[in-house]
Amino acid sequence: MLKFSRVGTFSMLGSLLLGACGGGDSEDPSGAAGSGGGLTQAQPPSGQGGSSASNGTPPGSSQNPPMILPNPSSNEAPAPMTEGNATQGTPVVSPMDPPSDSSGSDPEDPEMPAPPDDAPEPMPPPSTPEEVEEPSCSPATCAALSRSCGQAADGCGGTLNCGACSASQVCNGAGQCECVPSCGARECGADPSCGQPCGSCAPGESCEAGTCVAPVQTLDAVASADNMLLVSSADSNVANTSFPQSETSVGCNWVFSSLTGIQDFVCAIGLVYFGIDQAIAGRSVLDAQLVFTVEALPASQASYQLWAVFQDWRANVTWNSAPQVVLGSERVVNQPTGSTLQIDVTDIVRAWANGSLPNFGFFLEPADVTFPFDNRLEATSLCSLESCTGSFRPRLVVTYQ
Ligand SMILES: [Ca+2]
Repeated sequence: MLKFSRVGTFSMLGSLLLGACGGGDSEDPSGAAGSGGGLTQAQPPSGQGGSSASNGTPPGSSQNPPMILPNPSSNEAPAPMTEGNATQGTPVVSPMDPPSDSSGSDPEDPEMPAPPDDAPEPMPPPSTPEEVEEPSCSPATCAALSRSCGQAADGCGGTLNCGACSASQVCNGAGQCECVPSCGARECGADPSCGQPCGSCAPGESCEAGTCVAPVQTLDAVASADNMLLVSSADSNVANTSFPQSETSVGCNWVFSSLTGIQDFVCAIGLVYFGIDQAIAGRSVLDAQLVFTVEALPASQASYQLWAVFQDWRANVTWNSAPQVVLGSERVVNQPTGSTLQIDVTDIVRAWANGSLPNFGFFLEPADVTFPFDNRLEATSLCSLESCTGSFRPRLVVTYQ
C-alpha cells in the first residue's frame, strides 16, 4: 500500500477542491454563496470511486446517505478534509480508519479484524441418539466374586487380579488357593504338606511311613513232591531207577574190603519240591526254613550240601537223570543233633518270590564224596512224603509280607 503524507495529501486535495469551487458549479441550482459557498459536497469514501460528483446526483438524494455538510451560513474556510472526504476517483483509505459503510466493504477484505482470541468456542453439534453414553458399568470385585487368587473378568471388560497363592498352594479354577499335595513316593497315609490322603492300603495291610505293609504271614507248606536218587557201586541199575515212594536219604555208606581193596558204596541224594509260587509271588520274604524230620542219623559225622534246582525233575528222576542245580546257591549244613534237619533257604525262596529264580525245589547231597577207604555210614535218613505223615513230612516254613 502506498503511503501518503497526510499533510501533503490534504494540501493537494484542498487545492483541487478550491480550484473547482472557484470555477463554479453549473449545476448548483441556487448559485448562492449561502447555499454552501459553492463548495462541492464532500463525497464519502467509496470503493466505487468518487464518481457521484460528476454524475449530478443532488445532495440529500435518497440514493445517497446524508452527508455532513459544512455550515452553509458560515464563511469560514471549509474544514480540512478528512480522508472520508476524498472524492473524484481518488479514494484514500487509511488503515487507521476503515470505512464505516459496511455496504461498501469487501467480505474478503484482509483488513477485517479477526475475532478476538477469547471468543467463545463454537457450540458442538447436538448429539445424535446413537452417541448417547450408556449407563456407567460397575466392575466386580474379587470379594464380590469370592475369588482369593488368580485373575477374573470384572464384567466391564477389565480384568481383576485377585492375588497369588503361597508357594505350597495353587490357585484352582474357582479362584481359591489349594494346598499342593506332596505325597511323593507315599502310597498311603497323609501328605505332609496338606494332610490329604496319599492313598489307601489293601485290606489287611498297614501303612508304615507312607508305605503299605502287608501283615506278616507264615506259610508252613508240606512238600509237593520228593524223590531220592541212588547210586551203588554194586548195582549199576540203581542209578537208573527212580524211588518216588522211598524215604529221603542223603549221604553215602562206605564198605571197604581190605582183602580186595575195593571200596563199595551206596550214595543218596534227596530232591524235594514245594508248590508255593502263587503264595509268595511278589511278597517280601522275611525268612524261609527247610525242615526235615530225621528218621535216622548217621553213625558217622556227616555234612550236607544244599542247592537250588534249576530243572524240573518231578517225573521219574534218577541218579543218572539228576537235574542241574543253580551255581552259587550251595551251602554246607552240618549233621543235625536233634530230630530235625533245618536249613536256612531264605535267599533261595526270596529269589523264587521275586521271580529271579525258577522254583524247582532243593537238591540235598553229601558234602564229601571222597572215597574214605574205610567203613563209614554217613547217610542220613529223612522223612519223605511217603515215609512219614503230617508235620513230619518235609516242610518249608516261609515268613513273608
Ligand atoms: Ca517221594
